[in-house]
Amino acid sequence: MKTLRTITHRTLLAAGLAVGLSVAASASATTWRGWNIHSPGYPNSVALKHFAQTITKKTHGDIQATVYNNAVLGDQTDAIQQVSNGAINFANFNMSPMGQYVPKTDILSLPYLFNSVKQMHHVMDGPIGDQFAADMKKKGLVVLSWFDSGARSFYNSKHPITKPSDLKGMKIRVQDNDLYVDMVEALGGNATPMPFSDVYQALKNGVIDGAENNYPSYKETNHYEVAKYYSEDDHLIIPECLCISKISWDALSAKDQKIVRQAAVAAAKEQRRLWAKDSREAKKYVANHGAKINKIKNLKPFQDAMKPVYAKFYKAHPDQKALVQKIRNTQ
Ligand code: GTR
Repeated sequence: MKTLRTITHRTLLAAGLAVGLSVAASASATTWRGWNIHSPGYPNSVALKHFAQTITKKTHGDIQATVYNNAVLGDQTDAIQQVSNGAINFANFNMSPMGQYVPKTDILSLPYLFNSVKQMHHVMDGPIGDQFAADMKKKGLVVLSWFDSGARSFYNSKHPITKPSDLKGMKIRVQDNDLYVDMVEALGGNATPMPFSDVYQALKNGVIDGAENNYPSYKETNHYEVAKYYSEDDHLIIPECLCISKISWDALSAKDQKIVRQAAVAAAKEQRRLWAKDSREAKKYVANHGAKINKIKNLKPFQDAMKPVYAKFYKAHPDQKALVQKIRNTQ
C-alpha cells in the first residue's frame, strides 16, 4: 500500500528534479520530463531513452527531453494524473490503471479479451485503437504509439496453479483497477491492489502470496526469487501507450509535433522488437534461476470462471458488449 511517507518523498523528489532542471536548461529551451516505471535496460526504458534523445536532437535542443526511470516521479496512478495536468510531459503507461481515469479504456482490462499478442496489435494499430486514443485525448493524454507488454500470468510462493481452485484463499497483488479485484475473486483468491514497487517486499514478508505479470517484469523485479511458481494462464494481454500531455502537445509547432510523433512511432517499433527478444530471454533466465514454470494446458476453466466478471462489466457498461465482439472479430 502507498504510504504517506512514499507520496511525500516522491512528491518532494519530483519537485526537486523540476527545480534542478529548470535551472540547468537554457533560458529558451523547453524542458520535458518523462515518467517511466522500469529500470534502465528494460525494453521500454531503452525505447523511451531513444525517444527522448531523438526529440532533443531533432529540435536542436529546443526541447530538452529526459526520462526518469523507476517511477521516481510517482506511482503509475499518480503519474497518469500528472501527465494529464501537464506536471509531467510524457510517459509510457500500461493500460491497466488507465481504466480508472478514462473509463472507456477499461474494456482492455477484461481477462481473455484478446486471443494473442498479434491480435492485440492489430486491434490497437487500427480504428479501435484510434478510438481509445480519442477518449484519452479528452482527458488530456495524447497517445502517440502503442507498446507491447505480452501476456500476464499468475505466480506465487506456494504451489503451481493448474486449475482455478489452486488460487483459493491466496492473497494476490493486482494493479490499480477494480476489474482485477473481480477477476481474482472469481477465481477464489483475495485481491490486494498495490503499487508495482511494493510487491517484492510484500511477497518476501508473506503479506501476499502471489502476483501476476509478464516474464520481463517478473525477472526485472526479482519476484522469481520470492514467488517461484509461475503458471502460464495468460489471463491478460494488455497494451501500453507512449503518451504526451495534451498541454505539452498543444504548445508545439506543427513541425515539432511531426518530429515527436515520428520519434514515438520509431520508439514503438524498437520497443516491440526488443520486447519479443527480452520475453524469451527473461523466461530462460528465471527458469535457470530457480523459477518453476508450468504451462496450463486447459484454459477453459479459467475462461469460464470469468463469466461473472463479464456479466458485471456489461451490467455497468451495456454499450461495450458490441465493442468486445468487434475486438474479438478482429484477427
Ligand atoms: C508491468 C508494466 C508496468 C506496470 C507493472 C505492474 O508489466 O509494464 O507499467 O503496469 O507491470 O504490474 O504494476
